[in-house]
Amino acid sequence: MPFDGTLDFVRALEADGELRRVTVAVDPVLEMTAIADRLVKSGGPAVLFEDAVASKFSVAIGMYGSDKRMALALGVTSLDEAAKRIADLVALPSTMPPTMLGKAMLLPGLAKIGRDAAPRIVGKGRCQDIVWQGDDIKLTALPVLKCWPLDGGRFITLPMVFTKDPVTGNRNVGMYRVQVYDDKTAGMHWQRHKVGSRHHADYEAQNKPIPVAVALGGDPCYAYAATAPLPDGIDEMAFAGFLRKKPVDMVKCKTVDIEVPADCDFVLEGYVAPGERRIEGPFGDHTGFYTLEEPYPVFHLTAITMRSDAVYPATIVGRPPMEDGWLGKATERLFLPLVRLFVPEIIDYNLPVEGTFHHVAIVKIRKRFPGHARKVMHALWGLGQMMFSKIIIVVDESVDVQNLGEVLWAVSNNIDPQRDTEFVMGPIDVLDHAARVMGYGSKMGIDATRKLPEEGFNREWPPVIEMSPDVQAKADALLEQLGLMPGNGQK
Ligand SMILES: [Mn+2]
Repeated sequence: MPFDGTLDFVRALEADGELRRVTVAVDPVLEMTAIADRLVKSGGPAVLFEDAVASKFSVAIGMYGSDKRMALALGVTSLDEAAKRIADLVALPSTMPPTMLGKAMLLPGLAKIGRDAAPRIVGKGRCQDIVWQGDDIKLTALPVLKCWPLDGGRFITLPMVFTKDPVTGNRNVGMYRVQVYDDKTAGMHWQRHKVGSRHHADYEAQNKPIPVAVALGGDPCYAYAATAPLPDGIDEMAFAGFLRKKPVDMVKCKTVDIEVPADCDFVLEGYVAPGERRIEGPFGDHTGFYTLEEPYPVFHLTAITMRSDAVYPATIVGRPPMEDGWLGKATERLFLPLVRLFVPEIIDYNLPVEGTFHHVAIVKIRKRFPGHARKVMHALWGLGQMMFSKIIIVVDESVDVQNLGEVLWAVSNNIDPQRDTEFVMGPIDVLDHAARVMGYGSKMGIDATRKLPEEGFNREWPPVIEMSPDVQAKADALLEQLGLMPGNGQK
């Protein structure tokens, strides 16, 4: 069931026992995040801070911070349900030959999302109940968080940044943090590999300002869609419409030629001028380290609009596990069918939160030929944002990739490090502080599959130890009888 704004979602979370209201005064500078950090790491609830120091707006934080909350935000009972709908959408029709061409023709299967769930333009929206223009624009009136002690200021942490391609007019929505400089200016953290950054570069090449709208809140599935690694040209708002099974109603902004979801809580309208840069950061980032000061484009506000019942939505990133872990796991599950469209031998994968999602990918394949694991590594290094995978570990189908202990057992036993590692150069996430230069460096693949003779293994591969099934069944029956059987599905 789609939600009508953040307050509607807050009430649903509260009714489900997933959110606590806090009525005492709490400061958006460090205090809210100190509380949120403790809660998210201990399985605590989301929080609505009703009395934010120095702001009249309430702050909702942690709204995606559990399996249940994440599923509720996407309007499903489990992430597998949403993944199944995507798998069905991109399923290869049995009449089509399984050639690369056949699959490439299906890519517009993603575009089918657009046809079925295309956003609609409507004349009026709650996000424009209140309009601040000219001298009324006061970005500092919002309860924007300062998250960590060394942060360079206050940062909007759940922004949906709307821009358009200057040539095609195609919309992009991305989540790029926004640093508040003053009432009318902010830093726009457009990392160079992201589509928003490309739009900006294309406008800048023509020496033109790029219109921008930063939306906050609305149906909680919008913010998830803004984080999803959709290919350039696929509309995040159509994806959101597909997820919530209802097209997104959009309204035109008051001062820029951009449309935003009508039910958003806040919209910051404005532009980024060509050629202008200002120091952004430091910011305590999702890697668990600060990203340091760097020059980034500057966002000039021309209006702020909002709902009359607007709630400011926020999250905190930092040393994992954090709330973004649940957003990332949603993407891991929802995008597995799309990854398999290109690399069908992948049975499952795990992007562990401790690996901050793109540092480590553990991949399970059904190995069929020499070099198969390396083929899969290179396919992933060429596939969208999977290109950032700094370490790819490939294991056989018998290994449970979701069990990190089992993965370590397989890796440590099955590799000859010199023979079974692959090093390549390529693009690296700009947040990776260890790369030799920002955004470029080496990656490592570890082939932890069982080796074939052609791969330089000329002895006999030993069998894995397993009890014979008939003896095990007898032993289990005896354990049951003695009341010693480990409980509930555990082996
Ligand atoms: Mn995009």
